[in-house]
Amino acid sequence: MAARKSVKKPNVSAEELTKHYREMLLIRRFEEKSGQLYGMGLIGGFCHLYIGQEAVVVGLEAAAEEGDKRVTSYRDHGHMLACGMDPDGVMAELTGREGGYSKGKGGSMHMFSKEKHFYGGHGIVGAQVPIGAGLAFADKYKGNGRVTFTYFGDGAANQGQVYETFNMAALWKLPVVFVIENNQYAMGTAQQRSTSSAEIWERGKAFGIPGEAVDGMNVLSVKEAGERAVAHCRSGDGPYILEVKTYRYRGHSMSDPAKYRTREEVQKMREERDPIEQVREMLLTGGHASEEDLKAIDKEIKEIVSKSAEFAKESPEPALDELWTDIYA
Ligand SMILES: Cc1ncc(C[n+]2csc(CCOP(=O)(O)OP(=O)(O)O)c2C)c(N)n1
Ligand SMILES: [Mg+2]
Repeated sequence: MAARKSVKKPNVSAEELTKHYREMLLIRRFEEKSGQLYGMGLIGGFCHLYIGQEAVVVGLEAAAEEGDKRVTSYRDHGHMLACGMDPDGVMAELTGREGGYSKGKGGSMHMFSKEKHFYGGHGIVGAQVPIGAGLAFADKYKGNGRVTFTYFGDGAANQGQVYETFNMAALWKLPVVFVIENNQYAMGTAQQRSTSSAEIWERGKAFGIPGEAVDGMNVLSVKEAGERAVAHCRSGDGPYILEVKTYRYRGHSMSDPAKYRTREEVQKMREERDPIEQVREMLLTGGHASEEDLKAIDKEIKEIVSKSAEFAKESPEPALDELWTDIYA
């Protein structure tokens, strides 16, 4: 067996590391399966995969408490799984079936769960940012101590509504964590071609909003930063910005061949920075788990994902009269 490169021993329990490993692996395998079902024609329309970015939501969910809220863009499957939504319901929505979270009428970008405080799933770039501030406004008004995680991309960070929201959130000291998931690309446009500042989080300074950049490929760094952000928001000091530096391995969506970057660039990231491999190494080198233990987890996750795919294939198409339900006009 090849010598394992030494990884700094982290100050976390085996239980916590294993939980992170399991949750990130669930997202990775779920997304791989979604890609397969898309290729088979069982999923149609837009489908944006989260592969490579798993440590962002898993780290931040580890910093969240029951009742905290989350809202994000169209790249949303990972967020749903990380906050505890049912993989069967998410996959069945992807295949447009009755058993899906939106009864098969919403698809990949339009799912919600009141129970898990997940407020979508938004296809309009940046639209979720003011919505996130609105959710935080409601919590501040009620005085319930809750925090809203508002996720958006590096591309969305160039939208005007983001800065209108920053202004109001700072002015009213809203308990909102703005999470910029900087995966380095907005569709086919690299960050340096579209964005004037290398450190996007620093834009918050203009509004008096503190923040920081975070290594988004390391789930423990994300969790630690998330805890700082949440503590700030819960103490009544207003919003906080986390610019989480991450990377998406797949194209922008299933229809993107990703010709704007080299295979080597993606390969290098996968080999040197992969978030799941990093935790795997920590578990093994720290003596927290054996190869057999990890194989058992892998098997368990594969079974959950296979079951969700079966459910998503077997669940019926929505009935025709469903066209007239859940409409607001
Ligand atoms: C208002 C608006 N403009 C343009 C688009 C088309 N569009 C969809 S995703 C996207 C790029 C967004 O990139 P980023 O915010 O970095 O998020 P990522 O896809 O990398 O997660 C664009 C321009 C859109 N959906 N909405
Ligand atoms: Mg991006």
